[in-house]
Amino acid sequence: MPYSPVPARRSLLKLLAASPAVSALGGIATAAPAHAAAAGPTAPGIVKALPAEHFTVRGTNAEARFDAFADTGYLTPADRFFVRNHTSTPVLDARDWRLTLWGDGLHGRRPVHLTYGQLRDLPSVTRTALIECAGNGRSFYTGQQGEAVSGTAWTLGAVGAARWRGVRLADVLRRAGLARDAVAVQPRGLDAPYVSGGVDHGRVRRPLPIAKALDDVILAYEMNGEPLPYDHGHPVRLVVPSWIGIASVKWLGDIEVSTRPLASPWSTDWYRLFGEAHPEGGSAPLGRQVLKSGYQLPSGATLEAGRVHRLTGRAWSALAPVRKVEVSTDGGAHWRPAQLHDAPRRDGWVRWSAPWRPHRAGRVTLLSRTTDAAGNTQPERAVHNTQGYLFGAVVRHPVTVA
Ligand SMILES: Nc1nc2c(c(=O)[nH]1)N[C@H]1C(S)=C(S)[C@@H](COP(=O)(O)O)O[C@H]1N2
Ligand SMILES: [Mo]
Repeated sequence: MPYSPVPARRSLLKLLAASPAVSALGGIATAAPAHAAAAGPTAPGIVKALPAEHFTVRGTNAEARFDAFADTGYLTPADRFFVRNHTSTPVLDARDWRLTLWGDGLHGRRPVHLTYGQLRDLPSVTRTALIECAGNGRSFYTGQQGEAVSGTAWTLGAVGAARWRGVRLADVLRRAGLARDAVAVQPRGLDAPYVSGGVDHGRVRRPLPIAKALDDVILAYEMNGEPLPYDHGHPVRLVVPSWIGIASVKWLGDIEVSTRPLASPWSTDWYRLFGEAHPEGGSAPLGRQVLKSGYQLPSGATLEAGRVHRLTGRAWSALAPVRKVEVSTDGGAHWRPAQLHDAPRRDGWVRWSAPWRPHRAGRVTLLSRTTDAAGNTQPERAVHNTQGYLFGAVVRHPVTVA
């Protein structure tokens, strides 16, 4: 176990009072308050330390500082990885954990249980994948396009890359007796029910079509070679490569398997596109993420005139491997290719760099633009949607040359 926090009695009582079902499920010690000894800001319900040089706290969430990724390698260390919590991190003990699979999409139609030990005994796979919130970049709808959106005002730091180890969901489903006519699964978390605007929406859950479930989804118990940290889903989370972050349910408790399509507020009310440019009643539930890029430089950074700077950044696409990255150091008038430092691959990002020698003092806007192997390019504007999802447009990065 990465930490051994002392259960806070008050939050334990509060949690039990709020959700009587929790004690029956077992294994929930407490929704721990933020790390007591941590220096710097804390977020309610996040266990790990959130030093200001690495995180910006946004409500119950913590955004990683994208500019500070400059000193990370390809993988995002767990202590630098963004946290998106609908409620708060439950501190679960792997020894008490078990997964329940249930629903009419299983042969026996009787629930099947799997302990942590049994999961660990199944063949494992290891793969690198990004997890990125559907709302990553949301603040640019307002900041660049002047459009109103609801939700957490992320800049570009609601994304990270990690090496996940676990068991293929396909293996677990087949072992549980997947019926031929199953069409959907719905994983659900063990964190407290999500209450918003006085409405109890139940525990975080979202349907996944069977084709994706059987493709590349894993039940992960390791992140970058260590047991999953509490905030990232300890002891077991789903990792759904290339899909929006909400699909990767943390603190996995049960999976419904169904012969009929499933729904939850996370597929009907949220994580769809609503607004003028979209169908009445919203788009289909979102699946894949889009493409993005950004500079590993603070917004408004000051750069010295007359010398060569090595501008660095990252670029990624959930649609296909990155093919090229272009940069502009004059507000978009001229573009030139950046150098790529990683082999482009699906479900990953590439680090890039471009030298720049600014001549005159003044304010300049830096831009970067990803093009992927399927021919997708970051547009100048993203199509507005009321909840600000999937911002894929070129981000304008202001700097000052002095
Ligand atoms: N059980 C549960 N799973 C969850 C969430 C949550 O609040 N509860 N948040 C989701 C969202 S919106 C995102 S973007 C990712 C974030 O994963 P991370 O916190 O490990 O970065 O987890 C997803 N899985
Ligand atoms: Mo998210």
